[in-house]
Amino acid sequence: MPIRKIIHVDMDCFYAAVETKHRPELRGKPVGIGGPAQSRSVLCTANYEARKFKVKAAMPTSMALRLCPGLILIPPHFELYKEESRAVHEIFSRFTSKIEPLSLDEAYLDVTDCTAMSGSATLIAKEIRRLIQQERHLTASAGISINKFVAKVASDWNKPNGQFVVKPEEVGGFVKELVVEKIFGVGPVTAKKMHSLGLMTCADIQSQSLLQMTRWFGARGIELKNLAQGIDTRPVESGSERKSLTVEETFPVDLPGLEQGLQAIPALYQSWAERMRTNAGLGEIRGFVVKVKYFDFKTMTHEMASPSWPSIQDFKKLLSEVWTRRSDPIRLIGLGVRLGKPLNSENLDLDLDLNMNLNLFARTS
Ligand code: TTP
Ligand code: MG
Repeated sequence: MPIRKIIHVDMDCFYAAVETKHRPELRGKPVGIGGPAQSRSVLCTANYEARKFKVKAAMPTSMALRLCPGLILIPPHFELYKEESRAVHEIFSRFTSKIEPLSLDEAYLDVTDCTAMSGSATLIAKEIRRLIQQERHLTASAGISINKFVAKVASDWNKPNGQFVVKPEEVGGFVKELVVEKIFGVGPVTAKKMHSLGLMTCADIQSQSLLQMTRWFGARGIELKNLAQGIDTRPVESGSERKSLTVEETFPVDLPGLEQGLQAIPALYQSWAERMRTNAGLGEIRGFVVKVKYFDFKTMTHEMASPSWPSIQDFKKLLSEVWTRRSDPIRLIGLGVRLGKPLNSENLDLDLDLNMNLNLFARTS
C-alpha cells in the first residue's frame, strides 16, 4: 500500500464561532453555547476567550458562570450549524470525494490521489483552511499524517486556527509521547484498566509484547498495540456498512450479582458514547443490545428495537431482563446499538444528536 495522505479537519469552537460570526458585538468576549443555568443544562461548547477561565464543553452552565461571571450565554441554533457544516463539506469536496464526516465540525479526508497543490497534503490542508476562512468566516485546524489516528491527534496540536504535520518518519516518535487516552477507541474503562497495569503512554504499550497485550486485552490487544506504534490501516470511508457499535468489558473478577452488573453499566455507557462520537459514517440507530457472558463462557444477549439513542436506564433494564433468564456470576458485559442505513453528508442529524446526548449524559452522571 502506498503511503497515504490523510487530513483531519476540526472547526474551532464550532457552535460558538458560528454564533459570534452572526453577532460581531460578541467578538473578543467569552461566549458559551447552552441553556440557562436554572435549567440544569450543560454547555455544548465555549469560545477560546471563555476557555481561559477553564470553561469547557459538557460543563454545567451554573459552574461555567461561577468560573466566568461575564460569560455570555447563547442557546444553540442547530440549523445554522448544519448549514455551515454543509458549506464546509462542499469545500472539502473540491479536493477529494473521500470524505468521512465524524460530526458536524470534523472530518477525515484522504488526499492520497489528489493532484491539487502539487499533491502536497500540507498545502491542501492550508488551502482548505484558507477557503473556510475566506468563504465562511470561520477558522479550522488540521492534522496531516499517514493515517486517521495520527492525523486526528495532530489536529489538536496547533489549535485554534493552525495545523500540524506528522511526516511518515516522525510517526513513531510522535505517538510515543501520547497518553493512552489519546488512542482511538480507548475510553475511560480501558484507560483505567491500562493505568492499573502501569500503561500510561503509548511508549509503555510499545514495550509490551503482543502476547502480553492479548493476555490483557484479548483480540483487541493487537489493535491497541498497533495503534500505540502509530499503525492504523482504517480507510477513510464516506459511508459505512457497520451493523452495530458495541463495547464490552471483561471483569478482572466475575461479578456475583445483578447489583454489581448494574453498577458497571454507567462506565460502559460512557465508553460506548465516546466510541459513537469518534466513529465515522454511522448508520441510523435501529435498536440497542446487552450481552452477558457468564463465568462458564456461555453468552446471552437481549435487545430492543428502537430508533432513538438509548439511555443508561435502557441498558440497565435489558441487563435486568437477561438476569431474570439466568442469574449466575458475570464474566463480561457488552452494550451498544444495532445500526441501519448509513448517513450521508446531507443527513448529519445523528451526529448532532450524539453531541446533544453526550451533554445529557454529562448532566446525569
Ligand atoms: P468539538 O470539535 O469537540 O469542539 P469545538 O469545535 O467547540 O472546539 P474545538 O476548537 O476544541 O474543536 O465539538 C464540535 C461541536 O460539537 C461543538 O462546537 C459543540 C458540539 N459539542 C456538544 O454539543 N457537546 C459536547 O460535549 C462537545 C464536546 C461538543
Ligand atoms: Mg471542533
